[in-house]
Amino acid sequence: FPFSSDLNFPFSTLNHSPTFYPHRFADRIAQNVVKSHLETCQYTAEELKHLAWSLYSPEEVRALQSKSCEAMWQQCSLHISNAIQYVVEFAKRIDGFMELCQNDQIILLKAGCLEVLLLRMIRAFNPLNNTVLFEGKFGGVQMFKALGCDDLISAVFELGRTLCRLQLSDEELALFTAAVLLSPDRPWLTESKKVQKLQDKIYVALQHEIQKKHSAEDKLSKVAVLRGTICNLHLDKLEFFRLLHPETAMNFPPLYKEVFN
Ligand code: MHQ
Repeated sequence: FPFSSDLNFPFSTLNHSPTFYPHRFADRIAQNVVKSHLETCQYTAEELKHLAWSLYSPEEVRALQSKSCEAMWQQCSLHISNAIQYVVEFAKRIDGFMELCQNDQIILLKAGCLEVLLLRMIRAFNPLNNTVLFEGKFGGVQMFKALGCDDLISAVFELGRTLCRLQLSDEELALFTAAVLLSPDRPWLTESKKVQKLQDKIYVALQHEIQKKHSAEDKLSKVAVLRGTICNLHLDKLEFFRLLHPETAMNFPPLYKEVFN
């Protein structure tokens, strides 16, 4: 009988355990998700704390502002593309994600990675002076003036401020972003039940984490602002930019195109 010898999946021990401890499972999932987050979040909390002191000088900001619209879009899409790669790596390390069919993995990543990126931004965002980390230093909205989409940038910064107010710990952020990625309501999923089960487990873990820290439960609902608003705004801008500069848009990094086309 093949299963009895499979040490990786000991059904027998489950059946004979006297009590069922859901929090043990929640802890195991939380551990996996938090570890995956910390391994793939690009900057450690320590690094970010040090970097928060290095601000762009007014001259440096002026230099960024005087770049051409195309060059700035190219630069930003490259950084976004790079950051998406880390989100893909995060997803791959979440228990159960790789067991989904490839079609669903791609749907979940395409639909969720910008939301995850914006959530992850809070780590690299300083609400005290309204600055974000860009190419090794912190700067404000003015940095991105050359992009010509002030409304998108102010929406992103506004979101940064709102999300920072939630004061999410790295543990909570890890579980939040995993839950966002594993959204069973994404269109065209073939096994949404399977995704639902994974997300449920993560929510149990998140609930447990939140209770542990005695913080407000409505943190969960606040993140809903992500859906729709910013992601659609970004797509609108991208579409508009494509119309104006088709040659530059053609040369965007492959991953960025792949996700937002
Ligand atoms: C990640 C690290 C990270 C990397 C890149 C849509 C467009 C053309 C411009 C950061 C948006 C401009 C982005 C680079 C601007 C809002 C973008 C450009 C967390 C997120 C973070 C910090 C990105 C945040 C958003 C930035 C600054 O781990």
